[in-house]
Amino acid sequence: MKIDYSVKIFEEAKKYIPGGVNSPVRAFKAVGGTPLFIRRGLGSRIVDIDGNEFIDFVGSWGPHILGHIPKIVKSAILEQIENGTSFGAPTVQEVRLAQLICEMVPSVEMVRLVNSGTEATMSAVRLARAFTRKNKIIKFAGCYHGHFDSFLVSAGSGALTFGVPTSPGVPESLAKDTLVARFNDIDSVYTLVKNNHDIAAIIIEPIAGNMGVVTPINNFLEKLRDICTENSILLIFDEVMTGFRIAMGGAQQKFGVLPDLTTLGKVIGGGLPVGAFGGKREIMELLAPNGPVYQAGTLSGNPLAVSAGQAILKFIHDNPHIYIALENKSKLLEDGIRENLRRFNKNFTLNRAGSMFTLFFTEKLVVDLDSAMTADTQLYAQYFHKMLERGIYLPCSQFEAVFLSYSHTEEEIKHFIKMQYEVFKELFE
Ligand code: KE4
Repeated sequence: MKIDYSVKIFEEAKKYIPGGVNSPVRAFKAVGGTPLFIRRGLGSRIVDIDGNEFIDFVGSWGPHILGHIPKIVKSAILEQIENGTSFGAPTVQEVRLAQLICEMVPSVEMVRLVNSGTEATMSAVRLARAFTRKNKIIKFAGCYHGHFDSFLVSAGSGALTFGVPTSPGVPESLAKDTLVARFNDIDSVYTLVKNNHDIAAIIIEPIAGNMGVVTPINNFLEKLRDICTENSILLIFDEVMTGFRIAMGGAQQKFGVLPDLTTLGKVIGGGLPVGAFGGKREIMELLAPNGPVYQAGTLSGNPLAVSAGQAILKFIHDNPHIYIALENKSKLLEDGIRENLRRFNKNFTLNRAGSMFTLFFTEKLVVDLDSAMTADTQLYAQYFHKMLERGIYLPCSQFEAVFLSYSHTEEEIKHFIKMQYEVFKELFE
């Protein structure tokens, strides 16, 4: 595969941008080699600047649930751009997006729009601290909630990939207020709650995607809900990845567990920068300008990004059948992968939640960060590149999720399975 232009541009990029990328996970450091610079995406496909075409199983890390630039998003953006991009003043479009989110996400009565998942989660924690008048938060090892200081303690995603789950630059004075529990281990939560009376919130990815996909087991979320209710702790579901992805109402709808606050991103921007945090009215009304908790953003709710998000959510709202189609596509892919593993007598762990999944190169069950870390990341890197050479674009880290979209066809899924069989033959025979 010729990637001369990506190689050339990457060298230039590294002169102007740290690591040559604007988000670390893109740098291919976990799998080696040169990150491909992408020229365009359409539907389930992306094309790099050397002209190589791939079936895309990353989808910009989750936003593209309908595929790249669906017609409804393109026309919404083109229509809005005729009227301008951002005014620093309220617009009807942002009211309509907020209304859709409140209608579609079970626990959300009010919502504030921001520009990224990180802004959403950091704002939700500030609000929780103000509402409860307490300072500590509990997060889970391996979960990633964006790069807000308080979260860069035992974080997942790129922080995990690069082995800096606790980042330098986070003052101890702040890090001490972040307590870390183990995903799926309710006793680790009980212990922290018993020994700390200053806990404002527990924040969790209800289905983890940032240590690879890890689903809650043994009524873990229900038990978290009870602990929070009994101890006046706010439960924050970080649904930046799972929101509108694994169900129309996200993980909270799938599991029937209502958090006090929910954070959103990715899908709700339709590929443009939109984040959101929302929840109970009595909590949200604490936010400026009504309440004393300050939070702001120049481009928050800007009509261009919001138009894209509104188009996606309106389509999903009017076409709930897409989740059935997504489940069928995802099941077809899962069955094909399991058949490939069986044919090579490999009992690797495949965790799937709806249209997001991770194939862990370990035979251990993966239920938390420690078990995820038993995966063979070198083997994953070989697998990644061999699939890439065959036109399959996978996450460039073992500790990320594959995302299927509504635009992936049955033929493309069968092609993935065929290519994976060839790669397993090379790796394991
Ligand atoms: P952003 O600030 O990157 O928009 O969102 C942060 C965030 C918050 N919460 C969850 C559950 C998330 O998955 C994310 C971001 N996800 C990663 C992918 N695993 C973003 C990819 C990247 O960092 O480039």
